[in-house]
Amino acid sequence: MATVNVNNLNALSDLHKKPDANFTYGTAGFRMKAELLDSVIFRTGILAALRSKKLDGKVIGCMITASHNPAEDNGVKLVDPMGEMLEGSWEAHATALSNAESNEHLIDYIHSMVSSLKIDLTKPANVVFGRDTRPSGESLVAALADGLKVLDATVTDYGILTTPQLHYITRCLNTAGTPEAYGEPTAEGYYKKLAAAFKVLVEGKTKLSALTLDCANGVGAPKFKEFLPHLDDALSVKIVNDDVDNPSKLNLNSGADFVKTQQRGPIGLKMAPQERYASFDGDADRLVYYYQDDDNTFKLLDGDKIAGLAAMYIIDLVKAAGIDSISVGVVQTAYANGASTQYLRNSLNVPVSCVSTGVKHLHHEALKYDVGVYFEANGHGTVLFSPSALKTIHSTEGSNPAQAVAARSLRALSEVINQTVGDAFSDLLLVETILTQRQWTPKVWDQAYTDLPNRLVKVVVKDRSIFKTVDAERKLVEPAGIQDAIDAIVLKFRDGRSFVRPSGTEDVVRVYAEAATRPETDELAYRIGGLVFDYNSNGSGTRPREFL
Ligand code: G16
Repeated sequence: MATVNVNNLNALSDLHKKPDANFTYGTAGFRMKAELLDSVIFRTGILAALRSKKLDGKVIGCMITASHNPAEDNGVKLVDPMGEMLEGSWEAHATALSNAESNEHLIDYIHSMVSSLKIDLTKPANVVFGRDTRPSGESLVAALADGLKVLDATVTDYGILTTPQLHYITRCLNTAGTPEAYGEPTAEGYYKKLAAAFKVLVEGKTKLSALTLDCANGVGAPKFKEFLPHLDDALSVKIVNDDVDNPSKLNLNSGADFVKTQQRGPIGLKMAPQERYASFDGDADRLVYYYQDDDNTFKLLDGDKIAGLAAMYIIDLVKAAGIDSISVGVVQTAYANGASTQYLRNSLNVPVSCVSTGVKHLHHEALKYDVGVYFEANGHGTVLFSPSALKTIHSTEGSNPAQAVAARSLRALSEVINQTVGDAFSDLLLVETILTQRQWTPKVWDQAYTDLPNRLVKVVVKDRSIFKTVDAERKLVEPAGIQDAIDAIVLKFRDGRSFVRPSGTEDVVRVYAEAATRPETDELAYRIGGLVFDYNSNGSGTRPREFL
């Protein structure tokens, strides 16, 4: 059996010593203060090479990003061959490798993986990587490259990309020359594919007014600017928050996470009534829309609203194409607004499943449908077409012109949607397609249902790992007794619903609440937030004042 070159590993690993910290591969990979990440990223390089060898040299992607987190954070996510997130069972290996205390432990763990997973070290390893605009990305890429040298991986550095672009490229590389070929494995190829499909979808329709797009001062800004010329004026977009030269501005007072959690527009953005606005997050895998109503109220069109719009449109298209044997289903998480779930179930009559937070969970569940629409309320999601649905869509000619047009739109829709992972560019084109096709304003879109007022609160605690959940993260089983206390509070609120879960990307516990009115929702959120704080403040810190 081939073994790892220990001298090589020791020499490289000595350049990337583990700090005194504990690491976990969380909701979306490793994510924390960038200064702690050097050894983690080095070892993630080793893991990526092992994964590629295990899969007979298939290309694995590594994306260095901390997405919606502040500028001082960074992280890494691994991408499996079809562009999906790393297989769940390998997350534990990632965590174990990152926590090995010495080079000897690291080598032992690698050898234990090689033997238990039957990895043939003589197989090639192929890995591609990219990063967002964070300044720490450059040195972390160097650590990754060192990790990849340990097992002599063949690597390609794609430089600065959005996260979904790297997912797309990974799938293209692994499917090239096969019947499932996904496209040209470059950013340019990605732009061409999306733009060509979008132009088919809006052909002959009256163009909408310009969309104002907040890029969170992240990688979405330069990349969307690169993309726009490919659209040949089929879409007007005014880009704001595009300052990638000032890293501290990344995700600051702007971007999809800010807009969703604060329920307001980015600071400094002057909104006009009934115009369309959208925000990306820092690595352009999330998208939310919003507008200002005539009475100046801010209205959010979040991931739930996008899922509802997409499901409605796809159901109509499959009916119009005469292929309504294709089943459509929607996947959400506990953060989905109760009104959105009711709309999907009762008005659209689609099955809805609820899974744990993290697109990896939603993606797997969505694969169970012919067409699986999955979105987190925070704007992260996409639509998956099963191979059999694609076959039907591609073989349908339609027995009249209307059916033929609908079938053509479905084909283009499956091309405009990035089926590897949630993608803000692709989702934006999906929304713009539907609004253009229907000639809808954001207000008309919003009328599908009225959100229950909701509030998301972050609570800083001493140790978030003591909070353990079950039931798609809707119930806490630890600390003992806390769920009963939550339930007792919720019972006092009309239409009250609340749950608590530890974040997998930030060092906080998240509290979600919804109720019949805004004041009741806020009171519920803050009371539960106060409860969580009291359970784990350990006497340190100040109990936030707004927690009643
Ligand atoms: C990541 C995940 C999302 C998740 C979000 C927040 O998003 O990809 O699926 O909803 O983190 O997760 P948590 O509540 O566990 O912190 P992103 O855009 O930051 O990569």
